[in-house]
Amino acid sequence: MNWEGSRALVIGLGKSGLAAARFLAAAGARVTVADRRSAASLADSVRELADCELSYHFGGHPEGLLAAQDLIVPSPGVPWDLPELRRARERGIVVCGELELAAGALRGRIIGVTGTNGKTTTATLIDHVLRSAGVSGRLAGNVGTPVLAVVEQSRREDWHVLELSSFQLEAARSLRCHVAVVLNVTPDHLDRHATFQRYWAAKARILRNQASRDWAVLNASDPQCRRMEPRASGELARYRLRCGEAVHCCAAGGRIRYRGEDVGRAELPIPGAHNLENALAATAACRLAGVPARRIGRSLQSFRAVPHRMEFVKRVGGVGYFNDSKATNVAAAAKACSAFRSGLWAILGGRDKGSDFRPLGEVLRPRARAVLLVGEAAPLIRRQIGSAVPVREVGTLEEAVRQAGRRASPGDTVLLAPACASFDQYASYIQRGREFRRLVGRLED
Ligand code: UMA
Repeated sequence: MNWEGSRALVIGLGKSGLAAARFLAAAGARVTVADRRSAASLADSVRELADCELSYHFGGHPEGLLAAQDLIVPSPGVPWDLPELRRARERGIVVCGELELAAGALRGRIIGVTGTNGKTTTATLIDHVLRSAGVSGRLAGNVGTPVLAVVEQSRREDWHVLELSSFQLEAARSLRCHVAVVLNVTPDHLDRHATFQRYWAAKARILRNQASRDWAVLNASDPQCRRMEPRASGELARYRLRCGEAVHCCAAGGRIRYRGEDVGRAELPIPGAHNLENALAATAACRLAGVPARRIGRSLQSFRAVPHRMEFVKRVGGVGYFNDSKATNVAAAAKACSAFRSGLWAILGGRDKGSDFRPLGEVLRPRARAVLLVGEAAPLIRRQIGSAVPVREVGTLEEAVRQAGRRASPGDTVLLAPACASFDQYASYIQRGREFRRLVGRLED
């Protein structure tokens, strides 16, 4: 689409807004960037855009400003159904997300990865395998590099790997994924999408626009992925841990198999059955991008965990410490805990997102020595799982690590898998994970 001379408003001056403003300015649009935050708090971002000719509006995005545009690009964190955006659409103004802008401009083929949990690990794993095999392209999207930031250097022969969140997909219209991977869908972000069905439908949009020769890689053991199968207009590749009829990628006899081919060992450097599932999804996607099976198998073995996602931190006095700060919901935390059979000290808590923590009690009952609770949600979690497993409210991460360090025995595992957002005590899950690493680093044998 040609935006030259048009009036464009980018809402939100985070990572995505920065890239959208730069992209539209380069396309010749007259760009305004609006953010609800103050000019002072966004000074660094404004400095980053010093080489672009832009106007700014801080402290909000008022209706009058929206009404004066031809195009509005809200950042992923801006609710898509904001009343001001609805009214702008009614006035005939084009409202589109960053993916929509990128869809028309990105050269090369796309492997899109979505799901409630495991997106970043799987997308990073696919990227690792492709690049190890010499396939060109970039990793972008929800993982942290906005898709619009990789458009300029993209080439026709590239295979890009895009981690796609429900916030991004909700706003996607014409994006076509040559390979679309859906890992799982369990309740999350209900504060934004209102109902599970709407959250699911946002995820299912990854399958839109697929041509008959494109591929949907779907988790056959996840009922919500199975429910997407009728929406796949291209070919279907199902994966599941257990091999069986109509399953294309699976693990049997300690080996990963893809359509009858031997890929390699199913025992991976990243622990947990859920990570083996992620590796199966990655295997299917990379095989479909043309990487030979054995080569995939070798690259899976050289992959190391993404920071804050089942990241092995250190062994102290025979006790292993794992950082899964990214486990910000119950399903992710349950998967992380399931990776360990016994001797587990789980650190849970933070800011509740309206979750039901009881399923975690069931997962922890056979494997946890105790659960150390931190943050705002501690009393709630104690009420919900306290009858299933010994729990102790310790307040802070520092105290949790101290107590675990004192009480755990050789062979035990201490796992940070909070099942909650971090915002009660930290700016992000990344800061929380870094703090955990720092605290563990201080422990001595
Ligand atoms: N803002 C407004 N008005 C609003 C809401 C926000 O002005 O109504 C402003 C905020 O003041 C802030 C800016 O918008 O200055 C932030 O925009 P943003 O929340 O979209 O954040 P970005 O920095 O642009 O990061 C986004 C993604 N963020 C979200 O989806 C919330 C990042 O995913 C992504 O890595 C990045 O684009 C690059 O593509 C993060 C995330 O939390 C990791 N994703 C969610 C998740 O993984 O669960 C979906």
